[in-house]
Amino acid sequence: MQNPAAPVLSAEVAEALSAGRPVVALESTLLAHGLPRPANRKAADEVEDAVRAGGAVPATIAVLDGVPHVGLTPAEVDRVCADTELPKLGVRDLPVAAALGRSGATTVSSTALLAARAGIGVFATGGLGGVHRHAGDTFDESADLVALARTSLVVVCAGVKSILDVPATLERLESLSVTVVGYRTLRFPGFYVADSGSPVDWSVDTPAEAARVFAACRELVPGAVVVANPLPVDQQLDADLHDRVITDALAAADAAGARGKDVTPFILGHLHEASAGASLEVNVRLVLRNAELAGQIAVELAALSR
Ligand code: PSU
Ligand code: MN
Repeated sequence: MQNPAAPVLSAEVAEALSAGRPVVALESTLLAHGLPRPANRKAADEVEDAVRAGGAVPATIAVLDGVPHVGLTPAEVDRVCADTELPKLGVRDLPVAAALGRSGATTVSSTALLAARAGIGVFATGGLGGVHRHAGDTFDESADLVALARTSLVVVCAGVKSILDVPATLERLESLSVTVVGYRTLRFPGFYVADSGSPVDWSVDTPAEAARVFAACRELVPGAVVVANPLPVDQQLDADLHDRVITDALAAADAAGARGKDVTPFILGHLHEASAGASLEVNVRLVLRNAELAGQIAVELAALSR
């Protein structure tokens, strides 16, 4: 009997993987909790299209009725985007959802794990989870960081959200020996803005270089390669608006008593409202850019593997 917790691949993803063609994994928490309805449904299609524009097959990942799905049908994407009760599943939640037949959206941590299990080498998202501000008191550090230390794949992101403690997150990525490279930059991106204010040690200039770093990583290191892809400065969120809405959103989360895994969705929702949609537009734009670059990296990786 097939292991009931084993990921089920869509026909298109299964065919592409068995033929050695490029595939890019996409997460569903971004859709279910990171973007508001109904904009999330449109974004879901646009992100998949951006992966295809990069030359790869998209594989959006979610757990439905206990089954981890790698590659969703349009009806399954509808479900992920419409269900207001869909829980957010990190790595530790996967066994419970699988065993009890539950559904949920996968975060960076659980998407990366399921993608790697399925044999997918490249994953695109918006921003990684990381160390929250005041984590010294709350111990609130995303499970994304430890998961990336254990999971061998490329993650293309625009850094970590500026709601986090970015320097502390970079320190933890170093402690955990997660390889980090800037894409055509030595500045770590700040999600809504091009530069978080922190540097990175290395950069790559082409999708082929990123693929070669990952090929070397696979030989040497158990964890991921984070490719940090900044928005161009002329496409970033206005810096004053950025600082103002982030301060507001953090205060609102505090006042509302948001805790644990509700913190990130709460703050993102508040940001989109407080910036009158400007942060939403920028958020979608950076995810699309990451998806296209991930597609290009997957193409190069497939070429290296042939
Ligand atoms: N980046 C986004 N939007 C999101 C997230 C990241 O642009 O919604 C989600 C990702 O799924 C990430 C999660 O894994 O937030 C981190 O949540 P936490 O801080 O609770 O680990
Ligand atoms: Mn947390």
